[in-house]
Amino acid sequence: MLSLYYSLGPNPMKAILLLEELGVEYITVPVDVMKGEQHEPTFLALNPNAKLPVLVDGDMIVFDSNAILLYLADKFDRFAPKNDSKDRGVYLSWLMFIATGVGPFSGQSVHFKYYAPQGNDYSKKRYEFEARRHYSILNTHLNGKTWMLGEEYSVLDMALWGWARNLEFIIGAESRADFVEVFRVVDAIDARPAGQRAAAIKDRYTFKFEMDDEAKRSVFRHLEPAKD
Ligand SMILES: N[C@@H](CCC(=O)N[C@@H](CS)C(=O)NCC(=O)O)C(=O)O
Repeated sequence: MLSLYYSLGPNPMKAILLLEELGVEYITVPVDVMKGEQHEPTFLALNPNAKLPVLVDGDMIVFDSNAILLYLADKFDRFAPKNDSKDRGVYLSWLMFIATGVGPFSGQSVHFKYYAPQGNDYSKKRYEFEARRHYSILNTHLNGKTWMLGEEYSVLDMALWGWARNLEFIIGAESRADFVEVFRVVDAIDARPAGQRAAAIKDRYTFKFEMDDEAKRSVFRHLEPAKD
């Protein structure tokens, strides 16, 4: 049986969407990052990076959302071009673009926009600029295509969905007009039965949302000297 350790952040949501699209049975294990549960030794044994998601498949442990997408797509031989297909290079390139660009720049943009103390205009501008630049590249790529790979719905669209469904929060309300193609994909996935089941996972467990001192100590570890 597959087990997914999750929170409701963009990265776990990608994995939940793929599991729902695959229609396989899996157990969900909530890890409340606002309460610091990601730093528990039992969780660190699964992911020393103290972040969600983590997939456990028997004695196989896979952490990092894009590794999980690759692993599951390969295991079930679905939602990814085969190794010898010409689309494999396109698939790997865009998956890494989302993993190493879209995710980190979106995350930092959110941090400087909402959580960092005032007076970080340089950082705020840089990360928002880079986040926008990445979504613009995706928007241009999607123009004239149904999905990231053209006609084939794949793990790439799921990886994009995880972040882009939060674009109005990440960048602002204007993002819907600025990134029409990206939102077209988000809306199409939201309308799929698996997209709806994935979104409904928020009702399965009540996570803490308050950004109080405990939460800040748990997710912004630079604010006080690390104890580990
Ligand atoms: N590169 C990792 C990043 C994972 C990540 O940042 N996960 C967030 C949720 S979206 C998290 O667990 N944050 C808790 C923390 O930073 O303490 C991935 O793609 O899985």
